[in-house]
Amino acid sequence: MKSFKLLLFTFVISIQTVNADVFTVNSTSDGDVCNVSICTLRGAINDALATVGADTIEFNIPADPINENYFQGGSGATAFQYWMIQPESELPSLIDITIDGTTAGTSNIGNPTIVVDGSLAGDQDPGVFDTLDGLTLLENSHIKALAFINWYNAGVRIGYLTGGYDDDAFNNSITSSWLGLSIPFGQASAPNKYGVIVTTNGGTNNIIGGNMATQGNVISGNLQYGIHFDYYLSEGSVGVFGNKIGTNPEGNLAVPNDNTGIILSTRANSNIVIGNETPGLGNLISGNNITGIHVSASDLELNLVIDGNLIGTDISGLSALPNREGINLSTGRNIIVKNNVVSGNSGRAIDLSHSSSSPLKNVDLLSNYIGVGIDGQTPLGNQRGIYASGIAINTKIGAPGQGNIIANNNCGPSVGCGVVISNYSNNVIELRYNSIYNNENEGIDLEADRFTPNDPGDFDSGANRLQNFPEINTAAHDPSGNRLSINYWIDSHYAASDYPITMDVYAADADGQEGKTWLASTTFSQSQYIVGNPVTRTLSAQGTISEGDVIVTTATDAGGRTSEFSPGVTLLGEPDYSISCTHKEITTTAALTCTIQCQAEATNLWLEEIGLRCENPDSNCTFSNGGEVSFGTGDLQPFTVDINHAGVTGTHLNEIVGDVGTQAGVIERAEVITINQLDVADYIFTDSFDGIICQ
Ligand SMILES: [Ca+2]
Ligand SMILES: [Ca+2]
Ligand SMILES: [Ca+2]
Ligand SMILES: [Ca+2]
Repeated sequence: MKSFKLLLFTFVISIQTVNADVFTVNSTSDGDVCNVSICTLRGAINDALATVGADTIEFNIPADPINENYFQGGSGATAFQYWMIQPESELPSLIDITIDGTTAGTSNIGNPTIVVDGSLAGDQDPGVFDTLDGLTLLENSHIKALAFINWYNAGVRIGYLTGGYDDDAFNNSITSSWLGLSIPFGQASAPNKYGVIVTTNGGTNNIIGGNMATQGNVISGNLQYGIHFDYYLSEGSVGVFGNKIGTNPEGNLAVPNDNTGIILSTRANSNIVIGNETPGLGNLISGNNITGIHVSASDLELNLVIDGNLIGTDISGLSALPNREGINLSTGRNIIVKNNVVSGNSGRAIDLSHSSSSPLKNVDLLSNYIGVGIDGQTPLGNQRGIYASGIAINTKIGAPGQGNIIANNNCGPSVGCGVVISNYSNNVIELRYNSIYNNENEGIDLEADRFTPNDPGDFDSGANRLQNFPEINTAAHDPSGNRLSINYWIDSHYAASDYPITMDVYAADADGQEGKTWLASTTFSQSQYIVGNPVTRTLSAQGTISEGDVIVTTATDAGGRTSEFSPGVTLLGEPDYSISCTHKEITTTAALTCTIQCQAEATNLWLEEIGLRCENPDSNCTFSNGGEVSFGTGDLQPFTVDINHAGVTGTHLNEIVGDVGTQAGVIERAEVITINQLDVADYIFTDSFDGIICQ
């Protein structure tokens, strides 16, 4: 991310230096002329290309509806004007040229006032692949505030026409322009095949958009893709910031690109950044007829970042403006999808959908809102949340402090609607730290078949090896210290899972099926895989939880394969102990030693180290096991108390001379021992031994 901020900075510097010569277009005609009396866009470009150094093309065309293709209408806030330039063949490609449409004058409704219309250029080479584009950016060239409509290929191309492997197009930008929208209102389509196509090989620092308020483009209504990163793109860098792709200029209605908002079919190290979490730099990618962003690359390191975009919502981020599908990642490696709102889509929010022999690799989905609005709360479900319909390995959904919200997705009764991992046995998809709730059916569904029970030993295979979930015997919550005590076991033989296995504990959602709030994690080691021997863990909870709430858990093996959620378990309450002293021994030696042997038992699960302390100053009290005793449910743990009165004379507080009756039989806790909780969540055993005689 830092690198792209640097690129933006570099870009700003570069345009401040490009003003060596200014050519002013004063005619909408297409002739190749630029002299003192008439200068066309084509003529200006050719003269600028013939001039050494960077040049700027401006506009000062008469508002003449008869001679200059000038249009105006409306009044007040809806007043508009524009000039239409209709090239009859492709315009020259740009090197060291800035074309600044803002110089033509403004229009109250906000449309670009210079419209470059391809309808007279037609199909340059009918029946053959051709590249007839509105304008082509090659080097150090910038387009500001132009509209491109009706072009056979793209409104704007970045890259050489041949798509040659050796041709770098670099330091180019497109800002404040409309590509594919009807003029002047932009509420309907005037399609190019593509809005922008990027074909450069190796070129760096190409930027589409900028801050949405001042530099973003509207790229909507095109016949195929809004932005097409084609196969030739590699070893470069492209930033896509602050654009509206698939919507009207206001961002509140769909003007669909008929297929996909942004598609990538690039080669290695294309280094594309789509959006940034900085306010204003994210894109609005909504309303497209098929997919918002589709990555269909080869099995190569893309280094793609999709960050901070609204995908499937309107500009408010709180209402749906659906694509059919939000993000479809097919093949490729090294992809980060973070901080996006992917909500309101009519199909899947995010599809991991490999379509070839090359699985998706190294994908991180972090801090996305999938099924809620930009406020993180407003329900705005997709049909499904995340669907791994193909093979994805080394995929990480959520990380510490970077969990996704995956909620409110509704897909019908047959599968879980939150996260679905389909039945490819080599899928490896880790799901941790996410907030998954209120999805129809299960929050995590391995195999797209609803709840999958555990199998003995977990030797089954399938999505995430059908990792068995933890079996929770009992679980309890102690409000002091917000601690959880969980007695569990994971029936995953070490020949069937990679050890150690991590158990994540979540507060469940309303239906008890899904983990809404991550609470804690613990590790289950191979040595703990002993049949019939569950493990008890005391954990510090990181979220709000209390007695009577339901928890669910997941198991994730060391290879990153996460289970479905375990069935919900209701939390018991705070620790409760029973300590009884079953034996006592009184000596009458000079040392005045009184030995009491007791047993401690926790009545609801807690496994505790209990600190023991003598509080009476006249008793030298020691404990046989060093001042601490550890015990759990059903665990009768003996310990011994020695009270040594050596050197002490007189009557001691805990001695009642002559009352021998209490020396026989069991000493109950209530009679002889008090247990108090310390601030440090520890416990005290005081020696207020009423009824015990030591003499
Ligand atoms: Ca559910
Ligand atoms: Ca399942
Ligand atoms: Ca299994
Ligand atoms: Ca298994």
